[in-house]
Amino acid sequence: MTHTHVRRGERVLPRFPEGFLWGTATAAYQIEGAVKEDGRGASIWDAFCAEPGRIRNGDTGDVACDHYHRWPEDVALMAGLGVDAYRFSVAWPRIQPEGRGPANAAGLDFYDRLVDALAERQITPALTLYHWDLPQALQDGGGWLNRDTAHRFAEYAGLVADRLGDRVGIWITLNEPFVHMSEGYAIGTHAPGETLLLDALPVAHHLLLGHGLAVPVLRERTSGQIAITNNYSPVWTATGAPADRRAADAFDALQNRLFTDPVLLGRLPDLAAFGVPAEPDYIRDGDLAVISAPLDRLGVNYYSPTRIAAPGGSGDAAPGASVLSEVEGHIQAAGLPFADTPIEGYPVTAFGWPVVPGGLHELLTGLRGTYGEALPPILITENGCSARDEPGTPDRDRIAYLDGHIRALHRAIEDGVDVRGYFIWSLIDNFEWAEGNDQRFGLVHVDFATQKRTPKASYHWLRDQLAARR
Ligand code: IFM
Repeated sequence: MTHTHVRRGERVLPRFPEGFLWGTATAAYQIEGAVKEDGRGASIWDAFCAEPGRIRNGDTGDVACDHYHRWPEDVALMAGLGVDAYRFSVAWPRIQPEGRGPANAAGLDFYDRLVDALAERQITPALTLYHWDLPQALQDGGGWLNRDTAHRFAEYAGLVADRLGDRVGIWITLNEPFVHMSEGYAIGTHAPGETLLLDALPVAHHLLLGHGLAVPVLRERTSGQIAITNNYSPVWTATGAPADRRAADAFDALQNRLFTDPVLLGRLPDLAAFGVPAEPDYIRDGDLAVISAPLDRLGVNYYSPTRIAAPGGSGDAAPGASVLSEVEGHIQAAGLPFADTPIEGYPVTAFGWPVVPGGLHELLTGLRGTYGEALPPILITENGCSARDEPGTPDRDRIAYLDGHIRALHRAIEDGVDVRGYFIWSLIDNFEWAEGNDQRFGLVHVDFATQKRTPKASYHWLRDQLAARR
């Protein structure tokens, strides 16, 4: 087929390597709803949303996009889009309502049906085991502060792989453990709402240990590819001043390296700026060998860069507009060795995040430079933007965002970075955690009152671009 599918005035995207996967992404708590059906247990997000003042407008994931009942319509939307793959997550409390013990068959049945429906449409399932919805029963025992949760996670991974290992092509253990640790346990803007500041760091280790323990369990039960997904942000220094550079290095270690060096290099990054010793007592002999089990893919989520200064140091440390700005007060309270500063001169998303497509190229070439041969092939497991979308109003900003980032990704591949797929966040508007239903990331608009799905202009744009490749 030729490029005639792409509408007049739209630029055709460059050609990607044969076999490159185009996909969309979602997560269980953000879309499924049905929180009390078929034996699902309570998760930390059910409890968190029930606390007054936690979520904008008092929204919850109780119904979300009602995907638990409307999944056939959502699979049809994916098929209409022409994607090769779909990244979704399994809700742990559907499989083990109490976080331990035998599988709840009805919970597995839901994902079994979904996976079969995807296969019928030639859509490769990319399954994330943990996208933040810990069974509340495990939280009652300390959650990820408790080392035992890592063992529970590996047990849960085995139950899912026993049922779906023959049909799921891509297995992602954890989604964005940095966000889960920092927002969930350090500053409390996400579930479980703990405000432990730097005392949350054992959570990072236990999440990584859970990942590492799950890898051989998955290897035994599936021939699919195994990955972890981290969120990365290229770090820009506010000025070239040494204090700002040191601050940027500290931030880079925390956000970009804490969850990657142990996995790919088998060691911790230098966290001395945070007062963390080289061998913290919560890391036991042999843990890093478990955590660094070889992977088939690295999942990379990218939204925007971060501009860092020394706290109060460079005279340019006003709170920024990045993902960190909302937590600036907490950062100062924690006495962290960096300050987030504004990135100016770029458009911003509805969230206020700067739109910097070149940051994706910078990130990918930077990962290759840092990890070299230790870097597995990459999947971009999330990229996308929120916008104030109304049905019938073309979401030109999202099209521009995606077009720019896909071109930056293409340049990175041309420059030698091995990237095998790109998943857009998100297929449908959904429950955006503390922001409730307010931030719309979907290619498809969802009217949360009626559950009506309306494809946006970006959906049609992507469909036409994908059709033009064939
Ligand atoms: O919605 C989230 C997703 O759950 C994890 N990555 C970032 C997205 C947008 O904030």
